[in-house]
Amino acid sequence: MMIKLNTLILLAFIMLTVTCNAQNVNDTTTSKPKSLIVQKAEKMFAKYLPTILESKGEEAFLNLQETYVGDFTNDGIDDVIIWFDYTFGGNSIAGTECAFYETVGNDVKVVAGFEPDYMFTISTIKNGIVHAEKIQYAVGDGHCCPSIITPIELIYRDNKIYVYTEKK
Ligand SMILES: [Ca+2]
Repeated sequence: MMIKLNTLILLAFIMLTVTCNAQNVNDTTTSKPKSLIVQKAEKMFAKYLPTILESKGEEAFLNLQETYVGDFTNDGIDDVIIWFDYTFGGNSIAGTECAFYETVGNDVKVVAGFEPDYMFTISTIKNGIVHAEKIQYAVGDGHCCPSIITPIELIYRDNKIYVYTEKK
């Protein structure tokens, strides 16, 4: 019985160590230097951002910006999507959009934009499909907390983005 208990403790210790190591690996991954295509896409985005905001009207400013890497053209090469939302102040989001950057050789070129009339977030880009979530207010939802979340798929084709409700 004593041996069994020791073995259990040892096992628990090993599992804990493995978990900690896995955590460290993740930490290293997130802090690794940005890939060249991400750097290029972010640079292009930063340059174009003032024009985007200006087109929204006076006082529009960037709230959040996130970069996603994955193959949305389905040619086996990672592309880049930059997601962002903007506001006119206060705590209300005026719009959520994203820009699609296709990787061509060592460069990226902007090939499409997605500007729906609802908020959304991006989860993953895999095998030519961008998995995202459409976010909407239900009647009675507080301003902070829209409660209708619908998984959607964004498909890129010939400079256009097509939206499908994700199959269950
Ligand atoms: Ca690609």
